[in-house]
Amino acid sequence: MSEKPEVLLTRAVYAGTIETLEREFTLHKLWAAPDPEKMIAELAPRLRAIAGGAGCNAELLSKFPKLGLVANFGVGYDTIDVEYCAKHGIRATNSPDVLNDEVADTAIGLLLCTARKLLVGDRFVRDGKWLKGPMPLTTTITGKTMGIVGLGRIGEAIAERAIAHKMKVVYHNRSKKDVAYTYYPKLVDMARDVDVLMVIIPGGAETSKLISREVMEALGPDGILINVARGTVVDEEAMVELLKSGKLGAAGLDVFEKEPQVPQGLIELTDTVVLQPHVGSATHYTRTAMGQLMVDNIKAFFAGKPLLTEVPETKGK
Ligand code: NAP
Ligand code: 8YV
Repeated sequence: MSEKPEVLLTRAVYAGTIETLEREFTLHKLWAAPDPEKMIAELAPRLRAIAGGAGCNAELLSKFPKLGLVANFGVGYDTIDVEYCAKHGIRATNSPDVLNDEVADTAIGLLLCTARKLLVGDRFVRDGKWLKGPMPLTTTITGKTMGIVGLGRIGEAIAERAIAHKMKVVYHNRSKKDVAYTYYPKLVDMARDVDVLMVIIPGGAETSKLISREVMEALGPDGILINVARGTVVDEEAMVELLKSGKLGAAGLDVFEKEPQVPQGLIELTDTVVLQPHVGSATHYTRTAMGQLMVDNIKAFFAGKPLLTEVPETKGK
């Protein structure tokens, strides 16, 4: 029997996926290694594939001269230096589409919790406040306008759900799409016109703090910001300040700049802010599908077959 190919896993992904990786490959668990540098030095001359995706910067990637593949667990690959990969003949894959519905459900859940204050209501009942009188009224989403920042695979799944909630959908991307929703070439103009700003763009340098103070001020005191993209895409400090002063209405957040650290200012805003620990895709079903796609990409790479979901930056490089 021939030896199984070696794979270096940089982080703890879904447990079922780790089991599959262990079945298919000789797996090296970097995050669990007592001496990660020793593991890297030992694998450096021969390693051809990295899985997981966390911490795949040029410094790490450059240690492996025979590296040919970085397979990400997740659709967003802002933790992989894909420019370095493209320059050095390393291909990168991600796990798109299989999580669209899950993340879209999370986004709508956050919106409902934020507008209708479902978590505030839960605490209201538990704290016995209902016994003393009714909870203050909340905000309708029916008939309101949702501005989607990033009408891509997940953005479209969110749009379908927003339409089912009888909302109007508009969007901002770098380029206009062939869809029925109104396109805004300027983000701040869209923020001014909408009730809900739904953020689902990739992270990374290009989108850093795209949701700026100016954008959030345009969204305004009745506006709701939902971020299921990456924490880096929002000016977090400005967001806290605007929420505290009432210049931004409310926020539903799944992602943060320095996860798992969440600013104390957000923790304290229990009435207007709903927080989730980056769980957009976090179900057994969807994590299994994401893991299988990552494994299938690695298998295809070692078999010399076409990759299933290579990222555009490394395709044909
Ligand atoms: P996608 O299909 O590539 O869609 C991304 C959209 O963003 C595209 O429509 C793109 O349109 C737009 N966009 C990209 N850069 C932009 C910019 N600088 N300004 C304005 N619009 C821009 O990606 P997806 O599969 O929907 O995933 C989107 C992101 O969601 C991921 O990258 C990840 O960071 C995040 N995510 C989060 C979770 C979670 O658990 N919270 C789960 C999955 C994904 P143009 O190219 O025309 O600009
Ligand atoms: C996961 C994600 O949280 O796919 C993405 O981009 O953000 C999520 O699905 C993550 O990649 C797995 O831990």
